[in-house]
Amino acid sequence: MGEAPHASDNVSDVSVKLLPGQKVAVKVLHPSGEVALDAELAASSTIWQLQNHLSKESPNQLAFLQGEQVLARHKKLQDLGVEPLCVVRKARKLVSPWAPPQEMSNIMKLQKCIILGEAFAGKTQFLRAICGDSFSKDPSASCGLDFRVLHVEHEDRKVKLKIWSARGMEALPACFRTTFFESAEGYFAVFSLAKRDTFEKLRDLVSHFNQEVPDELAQHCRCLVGTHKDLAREVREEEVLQLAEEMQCPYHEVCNKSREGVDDAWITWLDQYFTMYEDVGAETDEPAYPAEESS
Ligand SMILES: Nc1nc2c(ncn2[C@@H]2O[C@H](COP(=O)(O)OP(=O)(O)OP(=O)(O)O)[C@@H](O)[C@H]2O)c(=O)[nH]1
Ligand SMILES: [Mg+2]
Repeated sequence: MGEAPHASDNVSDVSVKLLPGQKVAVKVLHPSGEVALDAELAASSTIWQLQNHLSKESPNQLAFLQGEQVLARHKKLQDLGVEPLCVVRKARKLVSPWAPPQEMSNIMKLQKCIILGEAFAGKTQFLRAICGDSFSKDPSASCGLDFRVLHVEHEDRKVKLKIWSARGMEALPACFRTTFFESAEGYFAVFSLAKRDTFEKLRDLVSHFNQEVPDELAQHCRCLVGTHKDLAREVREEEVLQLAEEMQCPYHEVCNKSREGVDDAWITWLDQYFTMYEDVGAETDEPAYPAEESS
């Protein structure tokens, strides 16, 4: 199937008809009457797969509604019932990189985002891809922690984010384990789609984060990321969607090598960050910490 056009900013109507042979006919119409999608899909396809058909770059930006209810992403098309269905594109914040003078950067309060994941999950390359650095095939393990500092701007709010890549806690010196997570604002939960054990251990890492960071905002400012999208999968989509549903958080599949999906995952996280931490980075926000060494 070719690249489907994007759903418009407005509400688009969706019709789903069951066909013989375990198929469904799906038609998505923009308010203008333009056809966004007209396809026959397997009846067992999920809402998430439909979101991907409509927008490969930003499937999480779409939500399917039946009445007032947002449909779960793992819901199968064959189970939708007869209620009318529509799709909306969620509004997203405009966030851009920002380069402050050094002296200003020095007095800005650091915000902390942690990239959680097992060894070889693709954390370091994801961090590099977020920062626009080139991909490295080098499989050398990070010794515990890597970090980068980025400045970003949304409307009149400017923040300085320190993004840490951290693997299993056993890799961290004991004295670091608690202080490391302290005052984190949120996290990415990263696993490799091509390495099953990185997915299986993710729940433990997330519960560890929740133990160490009792702040509810930080626990909910998160994004689930599956790397190595370009390689053969060892993790089924249904399993990931179930975890995303359990965690109640957005999910993105990325290829760090080509950067496919990386901006989308990063913007999704920033979108949550700027929504949850309403006042951080506003002009009136007093810097709370003095300068800190940054990369
Ligand atoms: N093909 C492909 N290779 C990737 C991708 N992401 C990372 N890699 C490779 O996978 C290996 C592990 O990636 P890293 O980013 O170093 O993994 P990590 O999670 O930082 O690993 P530790 O530092 O050991 O905890 C490296 O050889 C990367 O080059 C991807 O999306 N696609
Ligand atoms: Mg690493």
